[in-house]
Amino acid sequence: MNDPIAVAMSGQKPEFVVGGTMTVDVSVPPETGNVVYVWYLNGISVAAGTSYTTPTDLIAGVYRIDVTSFTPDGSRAGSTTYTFRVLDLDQDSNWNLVFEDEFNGTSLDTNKWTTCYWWDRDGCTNLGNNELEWYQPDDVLVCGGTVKLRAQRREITAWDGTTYDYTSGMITTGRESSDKTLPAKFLFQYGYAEIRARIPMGKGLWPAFWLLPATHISRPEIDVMEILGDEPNTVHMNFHYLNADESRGDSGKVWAGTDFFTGWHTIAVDWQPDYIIWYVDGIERWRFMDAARVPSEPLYLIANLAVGGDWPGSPDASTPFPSYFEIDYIRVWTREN
Ligand SMILES: [Ca+2]
Repeated sequence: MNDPIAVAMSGQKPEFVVGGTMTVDVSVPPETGNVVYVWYLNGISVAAGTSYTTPTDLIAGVYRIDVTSFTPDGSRAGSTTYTFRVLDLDQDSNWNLVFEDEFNGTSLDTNKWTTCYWWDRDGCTNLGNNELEWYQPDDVLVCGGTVKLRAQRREITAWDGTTYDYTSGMITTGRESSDKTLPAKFLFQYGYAEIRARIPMGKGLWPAFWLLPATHISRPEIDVMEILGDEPNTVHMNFHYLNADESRGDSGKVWAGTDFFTGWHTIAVDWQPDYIIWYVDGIERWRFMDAARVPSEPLYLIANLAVGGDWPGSPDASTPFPSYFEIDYIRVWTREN
């Protein structure tokens, strides 16, 4: 009769980034039914019930949730505890900021970025997706603390004579030439890559932030975010890889729940040797845990505003032009241990 009631937790995360939250549920054996749970955070009572969501304004630090259960007559019946960390990557000495662009100048920093895929210069597209834009350097605008990737309805003839109906902007840290002896402008292997951005709305617009390998091979590809302009509340998180036998594998998750058009949002991946975790506004939304398939080679950054293509379909009469994929910053941290 005096045996403590076993309290079990679920939903814990070992750590998350400032602004994120964690919801923990507790349960007790069914036969002990009518039990009250009291939650403590950092030793301070914060709530009672079977579920608790941490506040979004937790500052960086180490926290502990203690859960205590009481029987209906008020006696202490069981307890459990969980420790977790809230990370501020700027403040945490285990993380080093290895790349950042706050876009504070009046022109693109060409030490960090180029405005085309490596296979073309002065203009490019991604024919693999049958996209409709021809990327142009003059559609990459830096002012007011942000970079704007601008999509326009503008007819242009590419160097090979092909005519495109749209131009748009992209930035990448990949090599700036098809000359494979040239290095990429920035590569990293494992780390936390984050973009703060707001996206345009409209059919056929396809803003993306993604990672590609330093080799000229198209995989592995980590898609931190892809959003279709006619579904501005939905972010697509994808990972495309090659299996050991060279066959292709694709994994992904769709998350809907916030309006990426009207406000600023941060979207990030934490890419580590054993996993990739996707964060939206600091909250984990997906994780890929197949360690054998997690990339173990250097990747570079791409942010672009594609127009049309097999997936989004073509713009229609309601699609506004020009449209802008506006980026406040792109940052990459690597973890020391
Ligand atoms: Ca900025």
